[in-house]
Amino acid sequence: MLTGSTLAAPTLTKSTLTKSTLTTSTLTTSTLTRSMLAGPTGPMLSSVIPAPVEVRPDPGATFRLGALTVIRTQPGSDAARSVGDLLARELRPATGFGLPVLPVAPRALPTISLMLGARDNRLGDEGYRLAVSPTSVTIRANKAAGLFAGTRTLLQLLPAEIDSPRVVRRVWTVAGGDIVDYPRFAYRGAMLDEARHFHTPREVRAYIDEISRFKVNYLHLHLSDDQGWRIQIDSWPRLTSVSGGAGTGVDGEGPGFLTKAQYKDIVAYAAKRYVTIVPEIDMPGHVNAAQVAYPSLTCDGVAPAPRTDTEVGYSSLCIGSDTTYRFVEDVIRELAAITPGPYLHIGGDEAQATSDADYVAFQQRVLPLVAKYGKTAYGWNEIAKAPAASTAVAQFWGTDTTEPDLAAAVTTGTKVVMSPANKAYLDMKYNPSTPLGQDWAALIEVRDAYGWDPATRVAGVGENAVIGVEAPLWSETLRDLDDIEFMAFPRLPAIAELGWSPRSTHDWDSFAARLGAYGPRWTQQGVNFYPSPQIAWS
Ligand code: TNX
Repeated sequence: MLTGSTLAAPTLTKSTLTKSTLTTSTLTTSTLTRSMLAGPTGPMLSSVIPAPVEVRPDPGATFRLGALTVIRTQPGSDAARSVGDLLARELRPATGFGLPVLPVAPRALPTISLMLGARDNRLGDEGYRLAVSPTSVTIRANKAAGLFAGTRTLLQLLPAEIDSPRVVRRVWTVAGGDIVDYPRFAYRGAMLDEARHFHTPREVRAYIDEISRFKVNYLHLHLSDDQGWRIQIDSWPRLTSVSGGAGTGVDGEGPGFLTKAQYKDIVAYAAKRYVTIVPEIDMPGHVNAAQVAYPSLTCDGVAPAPRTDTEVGYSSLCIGSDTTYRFVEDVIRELAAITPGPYLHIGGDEAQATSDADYVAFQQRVLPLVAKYGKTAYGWNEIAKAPAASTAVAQFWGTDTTEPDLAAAVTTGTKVVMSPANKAYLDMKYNPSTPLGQDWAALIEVRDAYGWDPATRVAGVGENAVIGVEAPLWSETLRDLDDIEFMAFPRLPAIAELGWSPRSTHDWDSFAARLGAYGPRWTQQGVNFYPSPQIAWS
């Protein structure tokens, strides 16, 4: 079994290891193999996904988590305390240890410390430093979000059995050394389609747990589409009583919608894991379910038939009608009131049943409405056609490397989240025989999902315009959490790494090795991941 110093590079001795010489990219040579990511007692410091900014192993400084270990959190900080409580709850089942969470710790006891006041402005709001010595693991950050990110790293540095729901008798070690880490992009998202098949609050919470392990910090919920409407709106109650009812899922599945109370619970649950919920109401297309509930939202006042097939591009709000804007404003107002996050997504994709002129006229009215209720407007990249999108975020979902409307909008201030459908769409099949998913954009194996750069993907949309990445998961073919997990894992960590890790760490061999070593964690967690043949799974 290899030790940390041999992993780093045969020529590097501990005394020559400095912050600048031993970055993750130093460690990620093509000679890195799966077995080199695990030491005799647990994972190496360099095994983390997403790859940290700097990793400095110290093979002599292994920490041992034991029955006497305590978790100390920054005195006076409720947020730090809550991160400590969450970590303790995650570590207790497998270890069986008490792991008390305290504001001060007796000096003699092995301690995991979560401390604010890192005094390192490179770290920003989400970065952290993690220092492992024989007697302590210390995570320091400027903000509690950084402490949380540090705990996600710490979980990956413990043996995979740490994710077992039952007590495991073994030695719990953390490899010695230091990590300095912070994100490349502020927005690292995942999206779940609640409209085509409804996913219950329990399933959404499970997905939040799973994605936040990879430092994903936004979950976009696609809450309405042609088939169904999945969020309670008090001023338009038939949206959910009719279009959230039985038979409104694809192929007649259902019923399902989130009450406001359930939505708020999800928002709060996500916030504890530093995940911000982004709600989406798709318009002016993808509105058949709204029109089934309220025929006054059509131009002729005639209710369309409910649709549970997977066609797109056939429905449109009536652009010239006052009722449309009363509806849109009510929905935006009610949704903004229960959404603490900065973004409100108004869809805007595939509006083939709306003329170009009508589309722009609609967005010129609706984009400012989002601002009126205190939120930043966010939409699929078609919104870039409207001048009012200069203060909005546009989500690129194309398959080309050019998108002239988007590139033009960027010059007026539009910011971009990158979700190229042929790279980042988690509902695309892995290969022709994948039992779930679609293939209209591409077949996407893990290596394809990993093999692109968010800041050079689309001409004229560079690093300054891109605020991050998102991995959407459309659920035409996905019914339950097993289906979601099978499509998301292992591709979601690939997208998460593109969003978090510095460009300089990007290395397929390294990622593949770290992913292979991660497999046993999903097995322990009961996550139904796709065992890609591109990866040598441990
Ligand atoms: C396109 S991508 C859509 C969705 C579908 C998805 C299926 C986008 C903005 N719109 O309506 O669910 O393809 O992959």
